[in-house]
Amino acid sequence: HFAKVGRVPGDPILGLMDAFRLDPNPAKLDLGVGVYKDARGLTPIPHAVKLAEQRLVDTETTKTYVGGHGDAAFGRLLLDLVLGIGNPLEAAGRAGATQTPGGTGALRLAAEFIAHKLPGRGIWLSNPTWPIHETIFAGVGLAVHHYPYVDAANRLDVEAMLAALDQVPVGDVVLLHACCHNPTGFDLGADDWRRVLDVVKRRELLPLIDFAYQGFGDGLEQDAWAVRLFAEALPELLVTTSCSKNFGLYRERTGALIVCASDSEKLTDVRSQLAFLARNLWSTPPAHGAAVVATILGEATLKAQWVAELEAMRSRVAELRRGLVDALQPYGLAERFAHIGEQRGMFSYTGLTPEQVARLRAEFSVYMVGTGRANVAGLDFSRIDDLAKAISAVC
Ligand code: PLP
Ligand code: TYF
Repeated sequence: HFAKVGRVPGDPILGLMDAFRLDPNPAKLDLGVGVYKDARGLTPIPHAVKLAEQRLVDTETTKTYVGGHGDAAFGRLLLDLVLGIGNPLEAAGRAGATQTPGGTGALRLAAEFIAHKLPGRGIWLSNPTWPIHETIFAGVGLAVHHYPYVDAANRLDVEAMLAALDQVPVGDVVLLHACCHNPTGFDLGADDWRRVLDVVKRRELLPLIDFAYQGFGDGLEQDAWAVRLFAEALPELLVTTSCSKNFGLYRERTGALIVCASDSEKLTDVRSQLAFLARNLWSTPPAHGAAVVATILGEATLKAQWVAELEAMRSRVAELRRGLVDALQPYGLAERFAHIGEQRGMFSYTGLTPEQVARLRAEFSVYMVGTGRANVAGLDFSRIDDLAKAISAVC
């Protein structure tokens, strides 16, 4: 039966984790996989999460299945977090959240919904985007297309993006990164977002906004600005959210697909389809991570603690960005790498070539993705000068 089954390579980003682990150099530096790290190089569990987990251990009474849309309290609180407390969509019954195994599960569910229920629509991804976007949408049989995002000089190219979107067939789906674009770190400004919204309206496109890093860009509320702009301006919208990074819940697989529909009846139609599709994928979602999030967001003290912890993570990465640009100054490279200070979130498209990335790894045990993507969160203030020196050596 299996004679003709070949082998595919593993995920190159996750593969970097293994290569890093095996590297005996004590001065090694992991700027590969996109997880937050603290000053000790650890990916911490937030205190708010630990407290919520303790509370759950003490109070949880059952492990029976949750419903197809997951934990209802989680869904409501997540809608508040993403769309804003008191937003008119929730009040009108026009928005709902379906709990999924992580942001990846939300993307997969959205992909299934588009493939099965919106036949004939293509999907448009930024070039470049998170590699898993490519395989998820291709994997359900959708036609995957690309719109330009960065130019050859490694700058955000909004004009090229808008020109391409203006040619997209009416009704197609366009995937946008809400903030902290993966892999580039280049985010759209407010005017850019308004212009994208104009094209979306003109071409009657369906936006699917991937929101995996709320709180890592400019702040929890600020990062949701574009999602809320689109949710208020459009009758229909898909948003995939993840609690992996901002709650530090990576392996608990916690996320949601948020749907905004034109009215509550239509929302109920769409949600019935999502529950059906999810049933064939994972039946019902895992409970623990969502229960943790609901516990935190549902209680003012815990929420305040989490907000503070998230803000500490966010500002640490922002300071690391500025620190790296400053440290490149003595090498005459501050201007060339000024974009590192302007990008948002964990990732930076550094502009380093695959050859330079390979040299950084071979000569300095600095690990980053071959495209020149660095996870700035993997850096530490004590290592900034080492990294600047290594970069200058390969430039
Ligand atoms: N979308 C983007 C852009 C991501 O970078 C990630 C990953 O980490 C995800 C979605 C999925 O996140 P999760 O780990 O919650 O599945
Ligand atoms: O881009 C990253 O590094 C993160 C983490 O298959 C990740 O989004 C990478 C690859 C993968 C799952 C998560």
